[in-house]
Amino acid sequence: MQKKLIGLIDDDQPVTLFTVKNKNGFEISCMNYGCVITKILASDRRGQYENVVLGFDTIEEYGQNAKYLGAVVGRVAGRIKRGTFRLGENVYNIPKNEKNNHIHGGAKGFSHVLWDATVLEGKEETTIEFTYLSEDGEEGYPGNLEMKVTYTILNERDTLSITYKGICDRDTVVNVTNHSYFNLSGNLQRDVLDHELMIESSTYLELDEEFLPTGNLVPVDDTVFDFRKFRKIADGVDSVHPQTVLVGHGYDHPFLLEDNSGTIVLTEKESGRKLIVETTESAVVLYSGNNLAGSETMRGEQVRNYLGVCLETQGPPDSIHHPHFPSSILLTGNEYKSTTIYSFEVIID
Ligand code: G6D
Repeated sequence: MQKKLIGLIDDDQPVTLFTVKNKNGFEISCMNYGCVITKILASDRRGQYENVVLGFDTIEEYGQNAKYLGAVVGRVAGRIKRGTFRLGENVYNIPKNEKNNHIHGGAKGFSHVLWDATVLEGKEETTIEFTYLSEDGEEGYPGNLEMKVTYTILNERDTLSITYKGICDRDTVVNVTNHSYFNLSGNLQRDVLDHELMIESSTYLELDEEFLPTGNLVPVDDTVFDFRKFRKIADGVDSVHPQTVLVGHGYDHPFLLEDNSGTIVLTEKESGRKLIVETTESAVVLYSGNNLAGSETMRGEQVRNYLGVCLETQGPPDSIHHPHFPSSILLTGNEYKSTTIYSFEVIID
């Protein structure tokens, strides 16, 4: 494991980069600012380890990171309608940091703050443990929430396991995810349109024009949302389905994972890479990078749409306003716990 101070964000936030490489050459780099994953080196079918996630070239860009590349997002990932919610007898107002709604934990949330970090090195695995105290009233959320996020890299298998834990001294809402953009071509050789995806889900959540869930659970049958068999990301981009057109020609939708045991598999035939995602979460937001294009550059290239795809394992967005969704309410003294495992393999032809 390597650890090095890589600079300051916001002039006074000392950022440390941690790099863990296992015996095969599988390598994860992450930093204590937002628990951001900056690099994942995974093997193609020829044993070539190349970067399979989007990341910036400079530390300053992570200070902005308007698209949350690689970041842990919370207290509540996704949108909360009109930046307000009722919990018990209380009404809470949280920042409307995206037009008239709240998104991804607010102005700083979890993604744009420094976490404490410790490293636990073992024979079988290396764990980086990030902790953060989100104080009562931070971003308008109630209660002192103690968060712990662990990244565990196995020595024998090319696997990253992320566990999120939290406990709060008041009733609050918690729904945390990692917002990495995957691109299995390796070092951005291609976009993700030809990536093939399988999600064991029969239902997705309809969105309104503000990309908020309407509350309707829609069957995927006979639509480009049916990923129960492998389907190309391009299918949603090329589709005229009102929901794919609405979100900018692609996907930006939550899929419900029955029994919290959904398996998600992403592959890219050209490189032969395969990513298997297993989660304890009740949903996954599939975002195909429809609005990625911007001024940022990566490895000298202008960032373009569909350069990466997010598989944000989490509870459904805005569930505080939809009692029929799995809940994101965390009662005083209860433990919030969620685990997602990312296993990188190669396609066996
Ligand atoms: C866009 O609608 C999408 C979100 O789902 C995503 O998280 C964000 O960009 C980075 O707002």
